[in-house]
Amino acid sequence: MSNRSLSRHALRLAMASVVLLWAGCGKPTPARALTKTVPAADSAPVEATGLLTGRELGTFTELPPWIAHVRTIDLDQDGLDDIVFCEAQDNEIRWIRQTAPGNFAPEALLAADMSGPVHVESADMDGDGDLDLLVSSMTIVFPHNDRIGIAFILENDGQQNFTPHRILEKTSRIVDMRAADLNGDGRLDLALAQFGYDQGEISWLEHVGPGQWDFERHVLLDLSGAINVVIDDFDGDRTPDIAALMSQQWEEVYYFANDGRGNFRTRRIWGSTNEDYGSSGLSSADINRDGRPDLIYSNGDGFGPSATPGPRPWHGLQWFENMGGGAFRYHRIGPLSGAYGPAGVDLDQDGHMDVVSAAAYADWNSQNREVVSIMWFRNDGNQNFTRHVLTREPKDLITLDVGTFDRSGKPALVTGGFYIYPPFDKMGRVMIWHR
Ligand SMILES: [Ca+2]
Ligand SMILES: [Ca+2]
Ligand SMILES: [Ca+2]
Ligand SMILES: [Ca+2]
Repeated sequence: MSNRSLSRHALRLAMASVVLLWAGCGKPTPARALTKTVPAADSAPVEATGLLTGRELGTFTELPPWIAHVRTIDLDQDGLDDIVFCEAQDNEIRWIRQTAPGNFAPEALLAADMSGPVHVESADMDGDGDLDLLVSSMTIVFPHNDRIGIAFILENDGQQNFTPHRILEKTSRIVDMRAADLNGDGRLDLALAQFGYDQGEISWLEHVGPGQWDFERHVLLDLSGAINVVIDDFDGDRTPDIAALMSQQWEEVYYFANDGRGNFRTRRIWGSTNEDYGSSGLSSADINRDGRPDLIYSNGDGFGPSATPGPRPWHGLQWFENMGGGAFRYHRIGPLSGAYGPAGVDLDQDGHMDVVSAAAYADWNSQNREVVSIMWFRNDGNQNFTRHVLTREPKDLITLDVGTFDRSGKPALVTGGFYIYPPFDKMGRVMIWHR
């Protein structure tokens, strides 16, 4: 074995443990809806790399960035979008404050010792008028079967100083947590995606008291591999419902219809027959502008169950059209190798909801440095989407959000980079992309 192939072999061994984060582990095969998982041939994407200007806002350290999640949050409620993000390796939640339109303060630390944070959201959990932060922590980001997940609420003192509260721990690893009043008692509750490993759940935490941070956990679905929970009023009855994405060979999307009192009707709305489909992200947006929130779904995770990681021909984006009454219809949007972090945004402001997605690890063997890392799927108004390449560099962007980051008021993107294998070049930390 040559030195070169030896080092590659060593890398593969090292990565074998890494990739198991996403890999399944021989589950019984559930009943699956028959669905087309290999897309029809698509025409080449439009080159639009000059459309957006990328700007790095993050502060690089000696380690490659592990930005697991970025969120646009006006944390200090001064009318300007800020960026809050998770550094999973440093176990930190950090903040880049927009001080004036297009001007940003340096990165600031909001909370340390967050134990492998991979998702952050905001909500005023204690009802005192300021935004608190919800942090989902895996403790160990790479494969682990122990019940080591932690749900943190970071309590804001009103001046953006945060006190962490562990509201749930010794539980399967948590990867997403969102707030809504799920039982209609006026207090914000939480929906959780608990990836776990052999065991995982979709659950919700009822905000019960008597203490400010007391919650009672209810399991909605006992299945490993949860990635996202998305809360929206999907059936239009003015109560918050939950949609959830399950990866790890289940490759399914679930819908939990809420009666408004915290009783949920569970329904699987979609499942792939392909265990290597690579589910990677779920978000909501009204794609066809009919007043009903639809779901946007990416599949781009190339880490299993196949032994060889990397891009797959079926990776890409799709949306579930909300037909009303809890019914959803599947539509393919288009291909994208390594798709992660899908979001709805009318990027060109023509009145039609577009879809933008980040992409990562589509160049697993470092043999095609021209892979795309942000793709825009432009909607013609009839939900026909044309792919536009927004950038190829930096590589390996796994998280994306939308915000307003300059004086123009136009929608802009924010992305985070996550670098787990060499070469450690073409990296980005936290970047904004504006017109
Ligand atoms: Ca602000
Ligand atoms: Ca608060
Ligand atoms: Ca409640
Ligand atoms: Ca709709």
